[in-house]
Amino acid sequence: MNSAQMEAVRSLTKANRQRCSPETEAELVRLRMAEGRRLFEALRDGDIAPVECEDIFAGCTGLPEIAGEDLTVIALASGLLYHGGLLVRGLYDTDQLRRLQAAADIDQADDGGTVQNLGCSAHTLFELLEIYQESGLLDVVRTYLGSSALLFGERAKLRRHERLRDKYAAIPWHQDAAFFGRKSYAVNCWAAVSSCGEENPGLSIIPCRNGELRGWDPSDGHAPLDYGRSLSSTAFDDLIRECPPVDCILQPGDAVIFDEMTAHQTFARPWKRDEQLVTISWFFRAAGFPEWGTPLAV
Ligand SMILES: O=C(O)CCC(=O)C(=O)O
Repeated sequence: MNSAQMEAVRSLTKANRQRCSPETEAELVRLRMAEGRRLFEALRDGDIAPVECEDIFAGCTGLPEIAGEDLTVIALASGLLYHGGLLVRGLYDTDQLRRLQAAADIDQADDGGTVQNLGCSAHTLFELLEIYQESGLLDVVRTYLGSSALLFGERAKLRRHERLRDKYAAIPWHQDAAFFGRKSYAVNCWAAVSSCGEENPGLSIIPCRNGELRGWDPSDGHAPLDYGRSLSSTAFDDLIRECPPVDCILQPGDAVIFDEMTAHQTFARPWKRDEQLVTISWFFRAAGFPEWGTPLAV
């Protein structure tokens, strides 16, 4: 990624680290979208095959779990390609959690501050990408994807759920390939900024590799995220029998990484806390990027 646009991204990122400015952050979003579109158009017909690797978690029956400092491309690939996901404890450190909380507070004061075709504000995107870089996630994802990583703009989120407003907001079993429109060996990082799964809802995941879409007919187009509500209860039953779901209990900073074929749902728990903050980001290689949505170069 040596284009003039990425050179400009690097230099504006450096400037914004030293002195944060809304204009710089808006320009970074514009450049990332322009470069993302360019990469998508140039590379969309390429190969989507994933890296080949042995399963370093062979014998693990639930969701493999590692510490943040042990996140490598082999761990990521083994988790995704053989177990449907990977739980990473402590991906974000205390300072990163503080910055994400601060970004969420700014967004809330700014009524969301969401940019068009982006699931978050320009400042939140800046912080998210900085933190993904610092934590090592971005390098690992780039290596796993084997080429330029593109972020799916509309689902780049620092999501705040509130007990009173969102207590019924639960998504049933689904695979995001139905929503994105195809299988593509993507990477989603769903990470807790506040704790999830004990005193509020969290994420449940079926920890096995899924080769096929269940319950959704792709000829019906793109599924809505909550398409599972329209499926018979048997659509995921065989899978659950073979491979019991894991209800993830996450402390601040813990992340679950999975891909578009992984079956998952909201881990419905009664709300005892007032709010929940999570980050969600989907990365694709250009050749696997959905035919809709906004690619951002990262
Ligand atoms: O956050 C949740 O409750 C579920 C998230 C989810 O299903 C998704 O991001 O695809």
